[in-house]
Amino acid sequence: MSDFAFDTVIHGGTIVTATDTYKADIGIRDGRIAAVAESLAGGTKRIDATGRLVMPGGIEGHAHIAQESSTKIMTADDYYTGSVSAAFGGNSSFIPFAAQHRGQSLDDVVAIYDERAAPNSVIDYSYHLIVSDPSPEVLEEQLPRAFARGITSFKVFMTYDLLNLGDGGMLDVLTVAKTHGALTMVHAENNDMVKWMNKRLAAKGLTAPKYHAISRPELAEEEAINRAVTLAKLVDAPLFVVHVSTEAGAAIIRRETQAGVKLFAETCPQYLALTREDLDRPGMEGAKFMCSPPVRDARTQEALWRHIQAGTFMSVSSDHAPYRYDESGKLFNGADVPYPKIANGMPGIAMRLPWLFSEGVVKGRISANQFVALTSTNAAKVFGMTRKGSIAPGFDADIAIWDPNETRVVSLDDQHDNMDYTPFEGLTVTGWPRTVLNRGEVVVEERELVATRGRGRFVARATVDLTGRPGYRAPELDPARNFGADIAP
Ligand code: DUC
Ligand code: ZN
Ligand code: ZN
Repeated sequence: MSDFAFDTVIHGGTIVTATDTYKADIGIRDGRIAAVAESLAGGTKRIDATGRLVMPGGIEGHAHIAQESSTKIMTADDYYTGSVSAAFGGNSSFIPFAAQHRGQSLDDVVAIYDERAAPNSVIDYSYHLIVSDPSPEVLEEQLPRAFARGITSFKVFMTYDLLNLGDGGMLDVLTVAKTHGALTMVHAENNDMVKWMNKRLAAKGLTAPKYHAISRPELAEEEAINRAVTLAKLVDAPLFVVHVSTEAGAAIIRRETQAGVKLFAETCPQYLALTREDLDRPGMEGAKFMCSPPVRDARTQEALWRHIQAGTFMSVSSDHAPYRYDESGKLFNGADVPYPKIANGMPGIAMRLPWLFSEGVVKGRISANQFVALTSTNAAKVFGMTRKGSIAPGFDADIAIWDPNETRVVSLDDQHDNMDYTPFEGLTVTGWPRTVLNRGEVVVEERELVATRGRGRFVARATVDLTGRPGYRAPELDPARNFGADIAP
């Protein structure tokens, strides 16, 4: 191959994919990986990766960017700051949520998020819809239109009065998703259990931020995961359980996945790094650590790590939900309000990969290959980004070049987001991404932003890859066992 065949050559580094670790050079042409070989000459641009790890860029599968909550609080990050922060954190693409509020058409939702994302994102993006109003038009026309556009996944809620669909609504959306090969994602917490806890705590005047963690019991997640999986089994539809925070919840995922159910799940760094003690701070400070489901305890952290090691989770996502510690965010409803009036969520899109690398790979809990699977490759497969998530000829040149030895104390400056705090502040983290490419273009170079606003492209995604998940056939939906009733979706 002639020297001028490549636009860029990354040389001298150690490539890590979800399966292999080896020394090789990467030749990039027209945004794609054109060659991987022991040694490659040429390249208009040559990037020296000696001593570095060269990994697929992270795919952030769970982030809230330029999103109004159902109570009308806007996230601090828009598609510019959110994507910049993601890129500094080693990501080359992300899939934030595009949220439907009740009464809104999904066509309008997609148009609104296109306006927010296209002129601003510095990395490639797609959306998961949030469906809060499954009207007949949504189910029969708007969801199928979104799927056809390559928005092949959406989230629903089992909690929050303004969002939760009820079991019947869940069955309806699962049925539509199954029919079109799309993926339903679920926030699983029992709404009535949480509301009952809220009442009990309020009656005793226990309304400081730390009681948020008490108000959402582990049992509320366990019950709702069990119910969500059961509903999905009835219609044999694929289901993705987001932000699993409990040992019991993870155990259900493991058991049902092993039984062949079309089930996927993620956990998040905050459930491994933080505990409810972090909410126990003077005044309102604990609000910075409020997310739903809440962070738990050290025992749960150990259990979740074991599940990561055993392969229970498809991915570790940030659930970046940035609300500043001021009147635009956490204190939107006042400086001294009860916890139910404080926005749920915390930032973390820049810390997901460095934190997981440091605590996972450097500390010997997971291999670098598992790290790549959990942060990029699996998300690419499940969310249908078929040209991303690996390093091989033909794939998009979405690559993060890491210094595995660099040690830094985490600070807000490292986040490059629009936040005024990071819950990871002060932690010592070893292993940082230094340079990130997306479709062959350098986005971050040696920890300097070089990309232009709006260069990221929308990625039309394929439908979920269900290889190895035979599913579940309820006897009552099987014509061979239900007197021939043809009622299965
Ligand atoms: N769910 C999320 O996924 N993020 C923030 C809050 C919530 O309820
Ligand atoms: Zn959620
Ligand atoms: Zn979220």
